[in-house]
Amino acid sequence: MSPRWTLPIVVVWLGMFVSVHAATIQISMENLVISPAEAAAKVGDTIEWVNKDILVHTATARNGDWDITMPPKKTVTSVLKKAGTIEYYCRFHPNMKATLTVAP
Ligand SMILES: [Cu+2]
Repeated sequence: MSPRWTLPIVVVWLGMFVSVHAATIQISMENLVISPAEAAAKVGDTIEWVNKDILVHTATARNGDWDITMPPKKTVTSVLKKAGTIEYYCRFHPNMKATLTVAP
Protein backbone atom coordinates (compact mmCIF):
# COMPACT_ATOMS: atom_id res chain seq x y z
CA MET A 1 0.00 0.00 0.00
CA SER A 2 1.43 3.38 -0.90
CA PRO A 3 1.69 5.98 1.88
CA ARG A 4 -0.62 8.24 -0.15
CA TRP A 5 -3.53 5.91 0.63
CA THR A 6 -2.57 5.03 4.18
CA LEU A 7 -3.23 8.45 5.71
CA PRO A 8 -6.94 8.80 4.76
CA ILE A 9 -7.61 5.28 6.04
CA VAL A 10 -5.99 6.09 9.38
CA VAL A 11 -7.97 9.35 9.65
CA VAL A 12 -11.28 7.56 9.01
CA TRP A 13 -10.39 4.83 11.48
CA LEU A 14 -9.51 7.39 14.16
CA GLY A 15 -12.76 9.24 13.49
CA MET A 16 -14.78 6.09 14.12
CA PHE A 17 -12.83 5.38 17.28
CA VAL A 18 -13.43 8.86 18.70
CA SER A 19 -17.14 8.89 17.87
CA VAL A 20 -17.71 5.58 19.63
CA HIS A 21 -15.83 6.49 22.77
CA ALA A 22 -16.45 10.14 23.43
CA ALA A 23 -18.79 12.84 22.29
CA THR A 24 -18.74 16.58 22.50
CA ILE A 25 -21.88 18.15 23.88
CA GLN A 26 -22.55 21.82 23.56
CA ILE A 27 -24.30 23.71 26.32
CA SER A 28 -24.82 27.39 25.75
CA MET A 29 -25.61 30.32 27.95
CA GLU A 30 -27.46 33.12 26.27
CA ASN A 31 -29.60 35.90 27.74
CA LEU A 32 -29.10 34.38 31.19
CA VAL A 33 -30.55 31.04 30.11
CA ILE A 34 -28.74 27.70 30.01
CA SER A 35 -29.74 25.52 27.09
CA PRO A 36 -30.46 22.73 26.98
CA ALA A 37 -31.66 22.84 30.58
CA GLU A 38 -31.40 19.06 30.70
CA ALA A 39 -28.51 17.37 28.95
CA ALA A 40 -27.24 13.81 28.95
CA ALA A 41 -23.65 12.73 28.55
CA LYS A 42 -21.22 9.97 29.44
CA VAL A 43 -18.02 9.87 31.43
CA GLY A 44 -15.24 10.84 29.04
CA ASP A 45 -17.42 13.17 27.00
CA THR A 46 -16.42 16.77 26.50
CA ILE A 47 -18.76 19.59 27.34
CA GLU A 48 -18.34 22.70 25.28
CA TRP A 49 -19.63 25.54 27.41
CA VAL A 50 -20.54 28.41 25.10
CA ASN A 51 -21.10 31.77 26.72
CA LYS A 52 -22.89 34.04 24.25
CA ASP A 53 -23.49 36.78 26.78
CA ILE A 54 -21.34 39.78 27.60
CA LEU A 55 -21.37 38.68 31.25
CA VAL A 56 -19.25 36.12 33.06
CA HIS A 57 -21.11 32.89 33.82
CA THR A 58 -20.19 29.79 35.75
CA ALA A 59 -21.37 26.21 35.65
CA THR A 60 -21.13 25.31 39.31
CA ALA A 61 -22.13 21.80 40.34
CA ARG A 62 -24.19 21.74 43.53
CA ASN A 63 -22.39 18.58 44.64
CA GLY A 64 -18.98 20.22 44.19
CA ASP A 65 -17.87 18.01 41.28
CA TRP A 66 -16.94 20.97 39.08
CA ASP A 67 -16.98 24.72 38.89
CA ILE A 68 -16.34 26.12 35.43
CA THR A 69 -15.99 29.81 34.69
CA MET A 70 -16.86 31.14 31.24
CA PRO A 71 -15.61 34.60 30.38
CA PRO A 72 -17.93 36.72 28.21
CA LYS A 73 -18.21 35.57 24.58
CA LYS A 74 -15.92 32.61 25.21
CA THR A 75 -16.17 28.85 24.90
CA VAL A 76 -14.65 26.67 27.59
CA THR A 77 -14.34 22.90 27.36
CA SER A 78 -14.28 20.37 30.17
CA VAL A 79 -14.13 16.57 30.21
CA LEU A 80 -16.58 14.68 32.41
CA LYS A 81 -14.80 12.42 34.87
CA LYS A 82 -17.61 11.26 37.17
CA ALA A 83 -21.04 9.79 36.63
CA GLY A 84 -24.14 11.13 38.30
CA THR A 85 -27.05 13.50 37.94
CA ILE A 86 -25.55 16.88 38.52
CA GLU A 87 -27.56 19.98 39.17
CA TYR A 88 -25.60 23.10 38.43
CA TYR A 89 -26.12 26.83 38.40
CA CYS A 90 -24.35 30.09 37.75
CA ARG A 91 -22.79 31.61 40.84
CA PHE A 92 -23.39 35.14 39.54
CA HIS A 93 -26.95 34.54 38.36
CA PRO A 94 -28.48 31.85 40.61
CA ASN A 95 -31.63 31.79 38.50
CA MET A 96 -29.59 30.09 35.80
CA LYS A 97 -30.05 26.41 36.61
CA ALA A 98 -29.75 23.18 34.67
CA THR A 99 -29.16 19.47 35.05
CA LEU A 100 -26.52 17.30 33.45
CA THR A 101 -26.93 13.54 33.64
CA VAL A 102 -23.62 11.73 33.24
CA ALA A 103 -23.81 8.00 32.56
CA PRO A 104 -20.82 5.82 33.52
CU1 LIG B 1 -24.17 33.90 34.99
